[in-house]
Amino acid sequence: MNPSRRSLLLGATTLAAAHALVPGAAQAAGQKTLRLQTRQIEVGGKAATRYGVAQPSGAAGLVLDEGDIFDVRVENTLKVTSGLHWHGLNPPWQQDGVPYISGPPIAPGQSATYKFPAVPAGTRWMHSHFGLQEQDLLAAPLIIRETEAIRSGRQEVVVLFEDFSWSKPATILEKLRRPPSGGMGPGGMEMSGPDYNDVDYDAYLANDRTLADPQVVDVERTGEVRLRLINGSASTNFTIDLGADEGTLLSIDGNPVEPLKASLFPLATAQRADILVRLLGDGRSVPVLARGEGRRLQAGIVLRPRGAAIAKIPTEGAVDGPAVGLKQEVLLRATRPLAARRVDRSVPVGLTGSMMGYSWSMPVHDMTGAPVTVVRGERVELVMHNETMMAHPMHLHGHSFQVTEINDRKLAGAMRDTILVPPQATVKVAFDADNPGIWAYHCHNLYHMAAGMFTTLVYRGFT
Ligand SMILES: [Cu+2]
Repeated sequence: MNPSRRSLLLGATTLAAAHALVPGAAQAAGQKTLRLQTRQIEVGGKAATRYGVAQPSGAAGLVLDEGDIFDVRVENTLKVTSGLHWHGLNPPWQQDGVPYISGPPIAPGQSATYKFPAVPAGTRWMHSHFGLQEQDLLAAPLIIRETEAIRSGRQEVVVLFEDFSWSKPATILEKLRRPPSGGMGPGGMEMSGPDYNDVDYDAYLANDRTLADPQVVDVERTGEVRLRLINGSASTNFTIDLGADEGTLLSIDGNPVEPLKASLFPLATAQRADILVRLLGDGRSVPVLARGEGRRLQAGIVLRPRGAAIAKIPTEGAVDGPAVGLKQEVLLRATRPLAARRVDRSVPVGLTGSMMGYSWSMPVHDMTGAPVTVVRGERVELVMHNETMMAHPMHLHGHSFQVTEINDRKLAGAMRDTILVPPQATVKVAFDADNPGIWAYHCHNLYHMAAGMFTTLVYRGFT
């Protein structure tokens, strides 16, 4: 038995080790390769060069089966330092892919290896956690197909939604940081109403394509399709809109919920939704749209039953996309909730910001810059109170948490890894401290994170 296999079985950690890239180097059997690379996409008739993650076959991201080992070598073929975080998986902390917290980033021309049980199963995704690379589309789907989904034989359609700008990410952030004129500005607490969006994007993408040339997926006339939808945007909350059709929500953030029927599904930045769509046999095609919050801009794909006509869908809707809030969240019930037990540690986390210079923070126990500290074995509750006029999609690494309270309303809500905390709202989540290490905990709006809404969760004496 080789040492890495043994340590895996013992539940110990294996390090994400860096190696120089050697073309054609021998690789361990079963190990998959993911390449950080550049690619060209077309937006509005113009070519754009952006980053991407693909296997040597060209397939974006990775699909595994429940029970598989996540055994991956990441090759950085870019000219810049980078890395990948496995969003929604709960690996040993050194393999979480957050530069300088989990371990070193991957230098150009270097590779790193990862090996751990691919848990939990479900719709996950991968993205760079380095600088602002996520805005340059360095993201891809990461699907661990549930045994039940495999057995069902249902067709699956994975859609990664992203926001696109012709501006460089650094320029976008610089613009946000400029002092606002006239006392009004993005994210300002002085503003009178909620502020949906800081960034005016040029396009939204669904699997790299705009609605000028959307992906069309052939489906059976009367079949069922499982949509695995990923909000991989840098800073856009979407509403998934099935139009005249209804879908059944099966999982949220990859974790199963009691089935919920709807036509509209809020999907904040970094969240995922698995939605079952039943084709009615009426020969209509079914568009699956993501509408930007407070924006007319939209993206989507089309499900086309055999022989169905495809209607042209504009890249801008007739009205702004709806506000993304927690109206549907309070209806969600985890089918595999946390075991009932009392909370051992409750930690207040403020979500705060100042419009001056675009600075955000998340003080823990009122201390800006302090980590959340926990002890292995505890049931921990995070009490997030949003003092700002913007919503914050809050992501905890390495753990799946349950939503337990929204604005004083207790619930046995969904298991998630990313929860939206709307302006002025208080949201409680709970998790079991069962994955010792140092973990990132932050707002998944890329610009909020870059401007300070980031802290860590640290286990005391975990080594
Ligand atoms: Cu935020």
